[in-house]
Amino acid sequence: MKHIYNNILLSVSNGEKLLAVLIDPDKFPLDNTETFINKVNESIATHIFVGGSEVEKSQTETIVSEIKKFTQLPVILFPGDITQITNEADALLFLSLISGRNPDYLIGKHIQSISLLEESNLEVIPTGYILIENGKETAVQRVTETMPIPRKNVQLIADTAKAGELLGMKLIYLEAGSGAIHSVTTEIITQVKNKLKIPLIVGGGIRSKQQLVSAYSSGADLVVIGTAFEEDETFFEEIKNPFVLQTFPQKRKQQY
Ligand code: 1GP
Repeated sequence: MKHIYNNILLSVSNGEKLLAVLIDPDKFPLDNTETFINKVNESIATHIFVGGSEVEKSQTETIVSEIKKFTQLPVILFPGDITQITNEADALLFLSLISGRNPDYLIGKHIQSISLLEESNLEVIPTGYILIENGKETAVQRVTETMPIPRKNVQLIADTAKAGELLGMKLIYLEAGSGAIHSVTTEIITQVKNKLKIPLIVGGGIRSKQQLVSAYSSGADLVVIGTAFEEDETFFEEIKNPFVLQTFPQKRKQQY
């Protein structure tokens, strides 16, 4: 049964907030997997995302199978490229970079991935991916050769998100980029959330409890954090219950 997306919908309808820990195979030391994943298991995280803009072939598969040894949390691919597709994961965000105008990242790579996806058991979740300017050039911008939407152009960001929804996408991901100087503003999150009926993911540059709470309060259903955990694993402690529990009803950990 593929029910990761349905469980996200259920959480949203119950007002429960979700947190994904992002693991970039390019930066993650494989021999630290057990220790790191144990911390993820004990934290408020509900999902593990795996992916990056520049990852060597087969590195993703190795890391995902190692992660799966130590957790029951759903492992979702957040791929920068077709080479990051592996059947070891539970699901795949089928990302279309709708903020950009590079046909490869809007539809081209998707077509190339079909034979791989047809052979896999992955739950494929169509996701509108929107890159927002954050104060510096990001890896996504460099690799996809697209421009982010200026953070001041809230209307364009909200309209892009709505267009993604009307095209049939099941999630919208507002991305400031890994290690962003400025995370996605609360104004952007609020305006986008007001337009959408589908769940909203927000990530990039979130490094404090306060930023996490602000993103949730503004309407993010699922927040993605990578760099803050990579750089300092004590961040798991900082965001431990009961802080989120006091603020929001928290999704209990699900067995998939
Ligand atoms: C990047 O949104 C994710 O694609 C997470 O960003 O690494 O800055 O947390 P950070």
